[in-house]
Amino acid sequence: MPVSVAIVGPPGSGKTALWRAMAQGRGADGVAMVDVPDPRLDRLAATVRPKKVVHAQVRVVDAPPGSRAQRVAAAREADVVIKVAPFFGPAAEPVKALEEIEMDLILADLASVEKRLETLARELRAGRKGAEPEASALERAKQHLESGQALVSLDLDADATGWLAGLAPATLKPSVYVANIADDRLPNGGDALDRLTPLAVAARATRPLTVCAALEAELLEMSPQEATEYRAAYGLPDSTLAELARAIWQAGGLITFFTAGEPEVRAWPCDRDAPAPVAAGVIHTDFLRSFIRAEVTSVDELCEAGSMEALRAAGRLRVEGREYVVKDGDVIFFRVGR
Ligand SMILES: Nc1nc2c(ncn2[C@@H]2O[C@H](COP(=O)(O)OP(=O)(O)OP(=O)(O)O)[C@@H](O)[C@H]2O)c(=O)[nH]1
Ligand SMILES: [Mg+2]
Repeated sequence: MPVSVAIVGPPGSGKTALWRAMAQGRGADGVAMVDVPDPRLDRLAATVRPKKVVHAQVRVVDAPPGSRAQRVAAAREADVVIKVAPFFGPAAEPVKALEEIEMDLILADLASVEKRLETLARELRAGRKGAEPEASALERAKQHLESGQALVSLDLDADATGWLAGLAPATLKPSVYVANIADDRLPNGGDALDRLTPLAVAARATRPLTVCAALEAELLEMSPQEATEYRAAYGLPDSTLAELARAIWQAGGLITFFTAGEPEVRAWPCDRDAPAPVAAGVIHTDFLRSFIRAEVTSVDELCEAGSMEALRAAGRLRVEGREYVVKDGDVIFFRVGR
């Protein structure tokens, strides 16, 4: 399953422009599969020269304009939510506009928590003992939401997280904050980041980013040379979308590992702290069960040696078992049984 990202924000904040910039001409109806740029994958591909190179991907969904229900649903279905504040045009208070959208998500979650609490109250009256701890956890969540705070900023134990996750609340999702800036704010965005940072801190999110969504989307229509000239003229870095991808990875608690064979060199997303069999399960669900061992190296070592086979022949592949925690940047060959 690819990582799923929803773009939400105030009306007219440039969500669709950002979606177009991320989609790079692919996708339809506001849904696009987007390659995650990764220089390490490029280096592996240049060394191994495989038949096929496959990037890790994210599924990016543009929340449709106007409809509150669709916006809430998009955030609930996502793994990571991109929140866009409009620092361009006549929008006087971009931060306040985004806060209103966040409040709306909080209210939607509050409604689901209250509904679940009603059910639990009935179960308690009927004498279901197990309902008690769940009800008290949800009562805490309710108070937190009522005080105008997102669930992501509430400290929850594993049980409480599980009960809440059952309600798929939008405000439990990690966020990436984006200041969509007018081109006259380039290259740094002026005070946009300073103004957006308190929201990111409150949501325990990574540092906000500046993006010039409309310009990024326009540059896609140009030839690469023209686009490069424009970037230089505006002081627009060409790394913006890669940075956004990195922020999504970090927010989602993800790392990347690689497989590097002749037929295919590929980047895979994987949960941080995942043990080797779980990482193998990303490639094929059966591998979770049939995992025998992992043969591991790094991008640097593989590029120096030329191939996994060369490293294996030289006895330089590390052999790791079930307990091994996969690291960002590992290149892995999984031995699996039947
Ligand atoms: N100057 C400037 N204009 C932008 C930028 N991003 C978007 N716009 C303009 O703002 C308007 C709205 O952009 P959209 O991308 O449609 O915004 P949206 O958030 O998808 O809007 P809704 O879906 O209707 O809520 C368009 O006219 C864009 O060209 C930007 O970075 N700078
Ligand atoms: Mg739109």
